[in-house]
Amino acid sequence: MERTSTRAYDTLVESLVARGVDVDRAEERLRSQRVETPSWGYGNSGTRFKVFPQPGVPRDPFEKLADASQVHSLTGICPSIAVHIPWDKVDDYGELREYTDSLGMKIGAVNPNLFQEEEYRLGSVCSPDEGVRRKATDHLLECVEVAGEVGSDILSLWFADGTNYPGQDSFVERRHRMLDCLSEAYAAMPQDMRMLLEYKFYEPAFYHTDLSDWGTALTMCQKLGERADVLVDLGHHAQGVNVEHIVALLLDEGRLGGFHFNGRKYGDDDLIVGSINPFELFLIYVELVEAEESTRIDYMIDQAHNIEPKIEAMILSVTNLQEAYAKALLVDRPTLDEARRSGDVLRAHRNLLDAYATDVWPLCARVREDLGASADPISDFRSSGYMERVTEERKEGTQAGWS
Ligand code: LRH
Ligand code: MN
Repeated sequence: MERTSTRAYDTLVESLVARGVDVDRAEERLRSQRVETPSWGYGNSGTRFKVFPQPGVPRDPFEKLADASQVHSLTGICPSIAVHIPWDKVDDYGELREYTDSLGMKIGAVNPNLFQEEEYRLGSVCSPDEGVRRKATDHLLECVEVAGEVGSDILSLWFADGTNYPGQDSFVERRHRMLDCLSEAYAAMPQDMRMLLEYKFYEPAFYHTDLSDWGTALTMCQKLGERADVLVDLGHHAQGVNVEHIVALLLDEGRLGGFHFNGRKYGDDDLIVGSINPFELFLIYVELVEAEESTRIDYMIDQAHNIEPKIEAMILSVTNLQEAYAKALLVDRPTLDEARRSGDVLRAHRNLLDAYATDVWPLCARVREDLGASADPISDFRSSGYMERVTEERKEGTQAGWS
């Protein structure tokens, strides 16, 4: 039976209704799902070993936006793109905003880059050198300006800052330096702007990282103010860490600001979200389904498509996120709560397994169609001829990448 067929959809809805699922409510929430794609996910990327250029890769932020609008038109839920400065620096941000508007898109999170300049060898906002901290803070202030010009209300911060050897620097002094710099940037943000702090347990620093885990990020946000929240990048945890528990905790603290979704098997692999551990992604959404109705959370993808076709990878990432959310919306909460209250361990566990085992593709396909997008986005993208066209158009010039 064709998975996108009406019959597949009707059969699924029949079984869901029999399970007491409010299908209309689930579809309504799926139609309002929003995922932001990263400009750098459309450009060349790689590892320290090799960056493999690909035909048709964008050469500038305008072409990255064009590719992002393809993903939005085919999935229906990605109207915004995150930018990284200076990778997406342009002479006229007003022109970039107009072009974005013309595509029916919006520029989302603005990401400063404080990890690619010589001066940042010993850190940026945590550097022992006051001049270097000044330079770093000025870049943050520049990005607050850029956000204003492109119509963004999110400043999304990740710091490579850390040390490589025991004794190299004072953990506490570095933390105080970071707070000083971030306080200046926080004060410069207009009232409607939010700051997201992204932690990472290691790399490129190999002894300690200043924002290494949810605790270091949360306590820094609490010192800065209520418009500073924690960003969870799925690839930024040590092996074995229970990420859905961290998500639940940050939600309970009311300080979960957003996600960088991706997949990983070992380190910060930045693979397609849901490609390695789809069950973990489902469990994260199980924690979100209840809380997100009362909290603003920015769902963003942060991936590096080193060997796979980039636009297709982004489309698959978005459909994986739609499926994880759809499965989480099918959890029979009253029965789960009852099983938990009565200590029925396996009844509670099997309750989640039942939702996870449901093939929700027909539901997601219908929701995409209802949004004017595609039931089967990857097949439609492949048959659209878009890649062939842009590969031809973008033959000249320099492809965009991380440098
Ligand atoms: C750091 C990170 C951060 C980005 C970069 C592209 O590993 O996750 O979010 O700035 O990747
Ligand atoms: Mn990230």
